[in-house]
Amino acid sequence: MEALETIDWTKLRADFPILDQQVHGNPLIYFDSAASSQKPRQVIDAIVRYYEHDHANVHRGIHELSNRATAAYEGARERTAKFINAPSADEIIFTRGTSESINLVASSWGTANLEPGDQILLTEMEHHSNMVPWRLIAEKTGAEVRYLPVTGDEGLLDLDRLDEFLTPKVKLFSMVHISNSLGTINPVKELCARARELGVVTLVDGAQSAGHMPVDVQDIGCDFYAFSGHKICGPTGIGALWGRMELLDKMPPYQGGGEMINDVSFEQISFKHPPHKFEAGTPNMAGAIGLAAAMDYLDAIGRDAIFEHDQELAEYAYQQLAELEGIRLFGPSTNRGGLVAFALGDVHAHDLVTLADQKGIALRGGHHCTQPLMKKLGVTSTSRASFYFYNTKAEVDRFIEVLRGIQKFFS
Ligand code: 7TS
Repeated sequence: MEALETIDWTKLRADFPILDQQVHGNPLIYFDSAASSQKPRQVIDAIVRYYEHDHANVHRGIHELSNRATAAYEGARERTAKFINAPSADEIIFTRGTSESINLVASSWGTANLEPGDQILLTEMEHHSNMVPWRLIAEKTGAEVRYLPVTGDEGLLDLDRLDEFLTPKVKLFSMVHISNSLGTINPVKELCARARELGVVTLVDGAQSAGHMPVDVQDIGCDFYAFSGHKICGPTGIGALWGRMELLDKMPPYQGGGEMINDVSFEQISFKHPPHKFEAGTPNMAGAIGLAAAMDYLDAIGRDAIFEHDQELAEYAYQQLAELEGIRLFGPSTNRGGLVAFALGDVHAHDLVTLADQKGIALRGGHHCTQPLMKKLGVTSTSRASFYFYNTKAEVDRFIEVLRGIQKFFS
């Protein structure tokens, strides 16, 4: 709590040029950071600086600019390893984001390790990005996908049934760290420990956790951790996959091209070691450099403080929402990530979001890429407000006031 009081959140907010604008004649209230966060000046400047001074292709040139670009790109890899406490930067693979990171594991590890009779365990609250890649590889390999159930509106994993699902038939257990449609923070450390006892490989989808709380992959005890740069104040088109070297070493390449080979003849190919084996073609240097700047920015604030700030805001919003007549709230009432999801009486989420937008409030309405979960909860869509450290209690108050107006409009 001490950290929360000593940090000047208003000053931090001023680092985000985009937030200082009117939308439909009202001050912008950006409550859609779970979809994509905004970017501070420091990250934008790092990308501009790179393009204005240091850009050239990496790993190939012997000239000054290529050396600078390579140093910056590989420096970003070191920075990323530090950000999640990975034992080695060689275990960090740059990807386009969480989706590509998971596709890489499903395609590469999955092809090499799954066969008919094997099971892939997911949870019912997975984002399509942590569901569809597994379904595709299951179809190819003959493996079966199973889902650890969610309890209901409070959105917790039904851990009483874990033994029923986590059996020796399971080869891989992939789980979301913080749910994007419920706000649930899953006990990933315990789940990975239980999986490890059975020799089950684990993947944690960190799309909603990486920039929102301190993350230590060694402490979590997973085998793979995936996240996106654009959700943590970094640029779009960049993200990372961390994997244990003993697994990465044995995995076949994901894509083929330049940068990832050692030697190619007309008959044979030998591949580089990880991470380069998994990075075919010219990588996203500007993205990686922007990502490293975002990590520096977040860690200068402290992810423990960010977590507390967002959690406090989410709990405040949750309590205010609970007072609205006819509201149905999804996800746990306490110990939640920085978002709230709800259905307001008969008002369709798209209508609610459209009307809120007229007041300058950016929300998200829909299935949030968790259609199976929505079906289980018996809804087609929900409305969601998601927060980051640049949001304020005053914005939440305004949001509640606008919701009351929308409710009145429809009654
Ligand atoms: N996993 C989770 C838990 C997510 O929330 C998302 C994106 C992804 C994976 C995919 O990330 P990407 O960067 O590869 O697209 N979530 C959302 C959302 O909640 N609204 O828009 C995107």
